Amino acid sequence: MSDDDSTPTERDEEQPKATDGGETGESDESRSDAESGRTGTSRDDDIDENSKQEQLDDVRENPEGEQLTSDHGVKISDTDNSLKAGERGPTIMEDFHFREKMTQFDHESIPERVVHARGTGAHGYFQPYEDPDLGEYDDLSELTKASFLQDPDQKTPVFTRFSTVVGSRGSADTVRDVRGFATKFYTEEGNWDLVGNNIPVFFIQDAMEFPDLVHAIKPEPDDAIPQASSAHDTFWDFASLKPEITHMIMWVLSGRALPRAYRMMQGFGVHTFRLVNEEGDSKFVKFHWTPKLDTSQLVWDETQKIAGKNPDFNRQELYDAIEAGYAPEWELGVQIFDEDDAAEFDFDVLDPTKIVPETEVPVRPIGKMVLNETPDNFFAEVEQVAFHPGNVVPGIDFSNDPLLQGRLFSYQDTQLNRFNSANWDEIPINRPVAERHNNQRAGFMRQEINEGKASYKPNSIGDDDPRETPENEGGYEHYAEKIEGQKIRNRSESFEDHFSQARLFWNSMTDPEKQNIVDAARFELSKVDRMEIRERMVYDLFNNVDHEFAKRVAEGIGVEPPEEPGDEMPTHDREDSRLSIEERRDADSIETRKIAVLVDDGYDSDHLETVVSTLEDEGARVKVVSKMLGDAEAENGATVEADKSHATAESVLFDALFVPGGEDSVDALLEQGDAKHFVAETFKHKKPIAAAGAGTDLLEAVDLPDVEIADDETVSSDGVVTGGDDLEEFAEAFVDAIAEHRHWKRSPKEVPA
Ligand code: HDD
Repeated sequence: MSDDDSTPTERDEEQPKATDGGETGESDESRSDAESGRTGTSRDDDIDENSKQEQLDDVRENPEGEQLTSDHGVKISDTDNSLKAGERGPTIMEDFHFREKMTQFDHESIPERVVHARGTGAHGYFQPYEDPDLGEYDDLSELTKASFLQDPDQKTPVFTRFSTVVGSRGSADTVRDVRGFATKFYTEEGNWDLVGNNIPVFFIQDAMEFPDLVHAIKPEPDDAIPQASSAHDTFWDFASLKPEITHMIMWVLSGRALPRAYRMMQGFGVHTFRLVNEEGDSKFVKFHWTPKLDTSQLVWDETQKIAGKNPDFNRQELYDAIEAGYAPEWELGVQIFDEDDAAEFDFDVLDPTKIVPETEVPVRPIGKMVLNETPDNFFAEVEQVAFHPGNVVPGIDFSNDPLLQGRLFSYQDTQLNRFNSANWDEIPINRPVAERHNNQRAGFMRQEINEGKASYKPNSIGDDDPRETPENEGGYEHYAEKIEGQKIRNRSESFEDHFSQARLFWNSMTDPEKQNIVDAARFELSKVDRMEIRERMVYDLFNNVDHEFAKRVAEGIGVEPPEEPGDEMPTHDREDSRLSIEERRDADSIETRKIAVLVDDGYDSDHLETVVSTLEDEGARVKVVSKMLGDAEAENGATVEADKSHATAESVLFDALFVPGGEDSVDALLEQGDAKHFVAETFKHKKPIAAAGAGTDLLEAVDLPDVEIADDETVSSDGVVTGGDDLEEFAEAFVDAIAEHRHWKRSPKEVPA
């Protein structure tokens, strides 16, 4: 309703982009760095949340009030007409402006990422907590020497990119897919890239299989169909022949693969990493990002419709939220365990298809990340940001997970392909804030001007600078793990159990979540032409997770349901409620949820004002939707301006719906198919609906199954709130219904929408 789209409940401190370096935007620090020929911040200088932005200020360009020039600074008099031999004659080669403009254009595109091509990103900071509860450890220094994790007053700048995996750069956001969650920490000891996903396990166990996985899931090679979808023969062919994929498949068929927003999903480092302290002692660690807003999902029918209505749904909503002052926040948590603990688990911690269940090792929050700054330029920042799991800082190290080990090669290699140069780290968004000096001085597009004659070591000409740093003074030292073994191309026997955790995941789902997984499997496999692939999925994989599950899938895809459980089906009935989106919900905030209000002339302004102000006080964002843009007039002569008309507002773009009373308004809505469809679809997607007074007539007209409707006292029936005599009470009940997000008990199959 408000012009700025929102009423932020809490604004983070302003993040000034311009520094006090005058019109050039140069800070004193960057000037002195420039003078000394250095880029970055020396380790003696403090890094704070603004350090990266200040560094970027050096390369920002602002055309405001400026004259058009060539790339080489020559002012241009005409950029519309090429230079010709006579008014109607051919274009002349000497037209340097035409040549430059066209060449730049012809070379604008760079290769898209081979996976994770579609994404968006934002700047922010990371800050360790004052007194994290680390269980048996007193503070983080006992676990790691990473300096950015030590001081709760220090904010380290970060840039995070979220992505889908399979689709190309222009594909839709809301497809069924894993989401990438990659964060670059610009620490004072160099960049640390935590390149994770929103699902804590992976499809395969060895990086060697990655090209096969990606070839199978990408569009098929002959016709390049389908885009951004796993629902086709080649993917399920591969999956059905790789039982280790089963656990990941369970997650991908669940709501985890349909996040409501990037701001509302967890992130995971996936692999086991190591933390190493000053003494050189190491513990294993799993990294977890937990969103401050609940983890929430969309529903499948909704995601497909959004993909058409607004393919930029997730990208736009992250951008809008930050611009409106709602800086999204995540907690960084760690699961800490040592070699002895690892030996006790019934799985191998080096196997990336396994989680360390939170029932075994709790997640201990150690700090928070806040994303509070949108990029200025998508290409320069989001497209050119380049992550590499091999970017670690002292105190963080790798494990021998064979998937991680392979990634340590692949990311450097892929950046060479994307940027055509080993100097991709010099691109501003990738450049560390920490100072850097070495003897790499050449290559395509070298930016730095390194002074001095000696670009080798050892040297006497330059006093042997730049010097190596001993480990105890901050030099990176790899953890001295003792390794013995034969050279062998094999898979460890400890990686062989593919079904126990897949079953744990299935057991941990609520009934509606189980139904969603069954429906998703039916959808995906119904798109598979080859019967033998469908059969293998049911008999070889699903029937080894849970017999009932396998039968339910089989029934929907023309496969004969298995009579017995699979030979390898584990019999355990372990559960972990943290794996279920619904079970882990805190359900008390409606902050940033988008609510549509359907009105026409003659609406009840008391209803509208009371409900809207309650919702906005709780941090929700409200949009008035009417048949056309312009003002709607209330019974009492008040007016409200429609933010959206039915031409652009669809129920799938909102989290909940409110229909105020007012006889004339509701009579008009009853004439509008769009309004009735809005109600039916909101119901079908299990979202909260509220209708006050005569507004309930619109609900009655849609004939919602198994819903109790009242037009006097407030009644809340599976997320459908009706009544309105006591408006305050009514509005509060609606807030509670929105906080639950989706009302899974509904059975909306008979609602046509
Ligand atoms: Fe990867 C990109 C996450 C396995 C090879 N990966 C990429 C991105 C994310 C992940 C978030 C996008 C980064 C960005 O926003 O620019 N990848 C993962 C996770 C994995 C994983 C969590 C398993 C735990 N990846 C993986 C393997 C390999 C790769 C096993 C190859 C051996 N990934 C790549 C890549 C990409 C990439 C081809 C494409 C673009 C890029 O690296 O920068 O190198």
